[in-house]
Amino acid sequence: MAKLPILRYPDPRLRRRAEPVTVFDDRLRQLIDDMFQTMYEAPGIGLAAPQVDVQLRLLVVDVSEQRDQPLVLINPQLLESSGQELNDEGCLSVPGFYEPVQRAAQIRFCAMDRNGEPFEQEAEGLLAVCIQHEMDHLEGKLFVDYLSEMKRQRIRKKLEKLRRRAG
Ligand code: QAP
Ligand code: CO
Repeated sequence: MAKLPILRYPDPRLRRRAEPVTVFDDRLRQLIDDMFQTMYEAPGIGLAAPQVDVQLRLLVVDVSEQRDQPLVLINPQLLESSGQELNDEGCLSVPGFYEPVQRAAQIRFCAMDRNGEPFEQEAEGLLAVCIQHEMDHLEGKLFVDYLSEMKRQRIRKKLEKLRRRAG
């Protein structure tokens, strides 16, 4: 297993639309394992492939307290969403910033597992929020896009400054 480098906002590579996964092989499963390790060590509750510079429709999440409920979604699709919820969100690609974002409270989605088997599932609460956030990454969309221009600018400027200092 390997910990992968995470792209940071405003890296333009985070803005590309990811491509469907078509090959389910050991290389894909290695990537999934590496993404889980990267997420757990961060620590985070969700990570999408574009964040580690892989333009595939693949994401991993684990919102459990014990960090023992890994969920991988490949080629996920939203089937239904209902309700509204305002939650503070963060992102491993936008370190140090948390802002409220409005999302559907309940979702139903389909996806494939690491062997290419399709499944359907419902989610609510933090899991629903996290899956919507990670699915946005597959479209090149970030949670900062839901904020005001002013807040987004402020976050971008601060991260650019930190980047310059880090060299
Ligand atoms: C997405 O984000 C999410 O700023 C997953 O310094 C987050 O795991 C969806 C993290 C919250 C819904 C609610 C963020 C780690 C982790 C940071 C994450 C940081 C260190 C973010
Ligand atoms: Co994110």
